[in-house]
Amino acid sequence: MLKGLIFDLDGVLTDTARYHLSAWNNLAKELGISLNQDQLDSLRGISRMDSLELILKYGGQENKYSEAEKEKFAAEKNAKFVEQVETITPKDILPGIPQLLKDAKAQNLKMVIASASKNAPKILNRLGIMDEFDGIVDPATLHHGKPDPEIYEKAQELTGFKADEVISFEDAKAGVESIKAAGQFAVGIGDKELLKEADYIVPSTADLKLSEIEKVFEK
Ligand code: B16
Ligand code: MG
Repeated sequence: MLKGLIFDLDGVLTDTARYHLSAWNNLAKELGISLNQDQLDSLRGISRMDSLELILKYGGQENKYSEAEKEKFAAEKNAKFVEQVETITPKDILPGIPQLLKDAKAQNLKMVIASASKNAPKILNRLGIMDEFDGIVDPATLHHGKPDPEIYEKAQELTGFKADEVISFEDAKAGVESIKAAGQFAVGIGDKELLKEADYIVPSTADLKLSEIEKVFEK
């Protein structure tokens, strides 16, 4: 029986990816690295330091900088990102999400956030939906990023339910892999081919309908 929902943030509840990607692109340019669209897309859902490591690898600079220098670059990127976050308003909640949250509340489902973003509380506050959720996984406590199951396992612990009692929502390939490795039902939002491991796939958040998802979940 369905008892809880677990949500990724960026790409599911709101689209902060454009801010992440433009801040990374700026930093990469400063480091003399030019990223193509596929390389930029590969950063979706990936933690801050893992994203930086990937960018340095794409630029053939993986052994060039000390840990302290890398921390400085990541802090620089984050400062740019946070500037953009300050412009977020409730209008930036993705279509279909307000109704989904309403339907979940009507069924008394517990709701928890499984975002790799250390800025998640700030973003949820700007969106005005912080109080809708019963818990947020603190990404600072994680040892492994998505696609490792750790974040979805921790989110499930926060719900207090079993793996087969929750549905988890993701837009990133690494995220869907993380959900499946945690043994949960995955809803993928985005490209069918890319997210093919998911149990239920929709092209956009506007297509999410809890009653329809539940029909497949209960099968
Ligand atoms: P921060 P999600 C992820 O959010 C983003 O998709 C990814 O681009 C970002 O690098 C990561 O959070 C870490 O974010 O730098 O704010 O800690 O999709 O897991 O909600
Ligand atoms: Mg995401």
